[in-house]
Amino acid sequence: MIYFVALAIVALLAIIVVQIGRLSDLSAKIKGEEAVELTGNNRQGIISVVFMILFLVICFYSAYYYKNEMMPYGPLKSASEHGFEVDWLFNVTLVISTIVFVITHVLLFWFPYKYRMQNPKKKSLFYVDDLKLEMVWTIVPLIVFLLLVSKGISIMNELFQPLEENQYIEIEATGYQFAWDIRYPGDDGKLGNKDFRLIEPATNSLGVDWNDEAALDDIILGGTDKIVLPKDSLIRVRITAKDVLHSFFLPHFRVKMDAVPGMPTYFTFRPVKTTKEFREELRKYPEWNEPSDPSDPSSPKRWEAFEYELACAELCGKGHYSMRRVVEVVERDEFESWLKEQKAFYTTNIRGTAADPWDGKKLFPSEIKARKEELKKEFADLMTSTDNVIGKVIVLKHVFYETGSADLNSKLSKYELDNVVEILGKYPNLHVELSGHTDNIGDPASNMGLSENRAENAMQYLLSKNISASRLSAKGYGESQPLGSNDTPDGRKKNRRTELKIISK
Ligand SMILES: [Cu+2]
Repeated sequence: MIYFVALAIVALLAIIVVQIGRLSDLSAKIKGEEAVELTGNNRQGIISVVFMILFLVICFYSAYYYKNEMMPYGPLKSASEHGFEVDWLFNVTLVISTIVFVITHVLLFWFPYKYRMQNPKKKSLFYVDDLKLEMVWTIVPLIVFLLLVSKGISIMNELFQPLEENQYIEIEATGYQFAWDIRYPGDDGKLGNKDFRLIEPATNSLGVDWNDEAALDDIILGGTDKIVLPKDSLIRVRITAKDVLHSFFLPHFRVKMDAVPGMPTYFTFRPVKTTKEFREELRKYPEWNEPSDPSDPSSPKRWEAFEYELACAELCGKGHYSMRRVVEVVERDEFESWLKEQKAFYTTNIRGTAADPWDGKKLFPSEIKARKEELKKEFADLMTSTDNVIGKVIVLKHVFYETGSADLNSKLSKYELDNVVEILGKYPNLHVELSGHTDNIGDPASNMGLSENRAENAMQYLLSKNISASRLSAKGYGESQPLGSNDTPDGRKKNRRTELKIISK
């Protein structure tokens, strides 16, 4: 149907054009062709002049009208150090192109009026070319462009200057459809290694290599968290993408860089205004004192609701718009305390799981400290409880053995066992049993032997710390007393354990 209507319209238009043609033929015959042509020329010359004036007025008026919405002119001044130079270059370019625009525009539309044909006997001047003129309008723009570009390159160089590692704070942005993962380096100031082969969508979407100790304190911000940056510090952003091209664009800081899969890019910049300071500047402008939600007069004012933003500047798919993130710039000390509050991804998501390469191989100072408090409390609770405590057990979570052997990993286990020594010192009449347990991998008899030997070795450590042999005993239970299911790795891990059992007090 639509095609039929479209076809009918085209046919009708064709008929109209033909009819108009016949009409002008007829009128030309009546008036004489030349006279018609001359009035046509006059009319078109005048239209050309009217357009020349109207278009110039509209251009200048709209530029003036929208000046405060455009980045370098109104309240939206640069919030980064190099951004002022970018804005300066922008202004110079604008002035030059405005001059060229006005001159060419006026000439383009004034000439058809001025040189319209008025006398059919006059012939227009024909000349082939003028070398001097060609040289002038080639070389002048060339010089102007070279000057602009060389200034641009010198600003670019600031963004890509080679720096010593301790001169900047590095963060990493990984774009994907449709969000950014932002990684901070944590206390050590270093981002850990990544390898795409390590990517696990559910547990390690960035492919961080947990074998790299620098990765263990890395902080990964979730998809909607604010990106917090310190004022007056040099920030280097390492940019990558996982699927298609994205672009990391911080408009208020005048930086933009493509995020390319397989090819890390970067830039450095220095924010010079906190979000609060920027809002205070916006506050001076009447249009920023209007409600942020036009339909709700009680909503916060526009300047109060203002946030710096990160946008994806590449049309990367239908959810492209949702890659917007809020960026907050704060004072350096505020940034430090914010960073301290963030939990390392490894600690909250990887530690102690099957993906943790350091499980049973390394203890972190914070863990050692926390475990000591925990064990002391477990024990204190047990000893002050009114129930009969004889036969009660406490799992010694931080006692580790070498894989498949009964040898104590004394480097790691000493913290927990030293805690036990301390506790036994506090309760001099306590008699405890060290109980060994295994999972059900392997045959029951050898598991029994293994658990006995492990318990024995743990007891030997306590003996070596001058705990009286009369207060200690050791026993193996093999796989007979599981705590969890032996069908899962986590369950089996729970079942392999050493316990402290109260025999008498
Ligand atoms: Cu994108």
